Amino acid sequence: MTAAQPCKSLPEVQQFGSDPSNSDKIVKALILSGGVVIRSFLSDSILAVIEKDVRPYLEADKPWEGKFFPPETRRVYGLAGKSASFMHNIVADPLYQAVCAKLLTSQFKSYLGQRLEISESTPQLNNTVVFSIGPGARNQELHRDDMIHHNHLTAIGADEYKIGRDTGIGLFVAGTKTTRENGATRFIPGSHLWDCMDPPDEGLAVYAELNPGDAFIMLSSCFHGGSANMTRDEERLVYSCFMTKGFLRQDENQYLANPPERIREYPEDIQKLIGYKVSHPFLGWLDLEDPRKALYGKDWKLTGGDLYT
Ligand SMILES: O=C(O)CCC(=O)C(=O)O
Ligand SMILES: [Fe+2]
Repeated sequence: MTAAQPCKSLPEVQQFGSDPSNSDKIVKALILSGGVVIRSFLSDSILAVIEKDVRPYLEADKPWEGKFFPPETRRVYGLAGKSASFMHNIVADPLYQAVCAKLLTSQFKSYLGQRLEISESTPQLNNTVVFSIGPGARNQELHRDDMIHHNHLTAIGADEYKIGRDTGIGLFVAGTKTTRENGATRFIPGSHLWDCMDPPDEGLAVYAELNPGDAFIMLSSCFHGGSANMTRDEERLVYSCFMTKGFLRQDENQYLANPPERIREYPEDIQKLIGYKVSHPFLGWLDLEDPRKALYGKDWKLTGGDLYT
């Protein structure tokens, strides 16, 4: 990580290996700084498969006309329908999923008559995006991705952080070397602890400089953005996804973005991550059943039962 300028004491951005046993340490590090780097998250051979899957879509994409992205970016969305390797190796990565399970799982107690039901809602996919930033691109404005869920936050210290404060967790995997010069994602360490009415300060941003296959995990409440690509000929390629809480609306509409025939090809655990599951109690059912029913038609065996837990 390199800082934009020498600055106030920002919390350290810690680095870890990709072993799932690091999940507890990563959760602690995220609570302190909001972001961590994972070295050697994906191998070159897996990166090559994902790039082959998405390159035609990047080439077909057109410059963005609004303000949110510079026109030199190209993007691919709906990765569940486009790259099984992206889903298996990025979204479903055991370390990332363990971190999300710890920070985004919600439990809720509610009386049904005199019986206290305890319901658990597990995380689901929020979005999938590939970002290619070409030479000449300007800085994307610093922003917090949790704005989509109207996440009202007040300023706290890291020791006051309560699980549940964040509505999402992002994973950014470098497809090419990402540097300060070529547009690495920059973010403000510690900004997840700010009041949501505090504006960002570019002078506090640090750059997630990654080798191909390294990853950056970040809480959705951190100020961040894609950066200017000041090189003449380097593409900055990042594969990203976010997970969110199981009872919030997904950023990217997974049911419209991806053909059901492709979703049917995934194992049950990935179908559930994509959102084909009930968030307990009673959220997201189809005919009061598991929504995976929609993928299997006549072949679906009714699961029945109540949908509290
Ligand atoms: O391109 C990046 O590194 C980040 C993009 C981003 O934050 C966004 O589009 O919300
Ligand atoms: Fe963002």
